[in-house]
Amino acid sequence: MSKNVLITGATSGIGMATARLLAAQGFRLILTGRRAERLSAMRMELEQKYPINIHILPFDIRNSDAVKAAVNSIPLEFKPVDILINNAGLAVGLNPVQNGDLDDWERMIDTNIKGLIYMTRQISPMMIERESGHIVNISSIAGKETYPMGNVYCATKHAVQSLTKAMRLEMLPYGIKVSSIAPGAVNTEFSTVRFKGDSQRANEVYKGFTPLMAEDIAETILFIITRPAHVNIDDILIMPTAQAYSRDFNRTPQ
Ligand code: NDP
Ligand code: 8X3
Repeated sequence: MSKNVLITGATSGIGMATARLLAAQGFRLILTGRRAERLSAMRMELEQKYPINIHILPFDIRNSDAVKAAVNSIPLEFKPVDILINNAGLAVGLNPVQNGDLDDWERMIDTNIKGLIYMTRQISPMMIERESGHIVNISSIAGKETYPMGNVYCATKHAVQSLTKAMRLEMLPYGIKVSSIAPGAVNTEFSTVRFKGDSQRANEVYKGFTPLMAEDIAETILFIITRPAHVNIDDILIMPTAQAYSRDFNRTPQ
């Protein structure tokens, strides 16, 4: 029986690459994100290519009522959710705390922390009922180290690390797996979002070295969710070879 996997933030980057890889492996997928037209295009692409069914749920993860309604609307054939991949997230802005934009901070906290716990709150009871399931949280190197001007983004990803540990402890009696992955720089839409559409500034982030690709993280997710029942991968830190610390890169001079 193929498993049901719900991926948040499947309209781009890591979530999209994971959807493609898991579709090729025959998982039944529930894909979420705000951009409905991208979700429809993904469903069409993947259902044409592979003998699988995809369910799409466009909603804003910051809205707890929308999260609840979306989860309640999942059709029976896609239930129970066996694996939840809490991937949706973003950085907005790069400023010292004294110049920070309050709206940017709210967006990061509401998406990266509150969105992740809203989803987990709705999905985990289904797992507890069956004493089976797996929650995979996408953290970051920013969840393990803090860099100047990354203040609130780093704090949200430290929260993801802490929530992962809490979930691991709380799910332990039910045999539910909990994992986190902390990537270094991955070339996705992440920096374009952080710099509010300034693609030139976003491209600078990845200049002079080879960053991770979304597919590298998708492969890591596939590895984590296909371990035998007795194996839980608690936490993986995965970096580009040319990045050793948040801000330490081996860049070729341009
Ligand atoms: P992308 O910007 O390419 O993808 C982000 C995804 O999150 C999109 O699908 C977006 O969908 C979704 N998302 C954002 N806000 C919301 C929202 N309010 N409601 C629903 N979905 C939302 O970035 P990445 O793929 O790089 O990011 C994925 C995760 O990886 C994030 O948690 C990020 O913090 C983390 N990460 C990224 C790294 C990197 O260098 N790229 C490194 C380490 C961690 P939509 O806009 O359609 O709503
Ligand atoms: C994204 C990587 O280093 O920009 O989480 O915070 S970093």
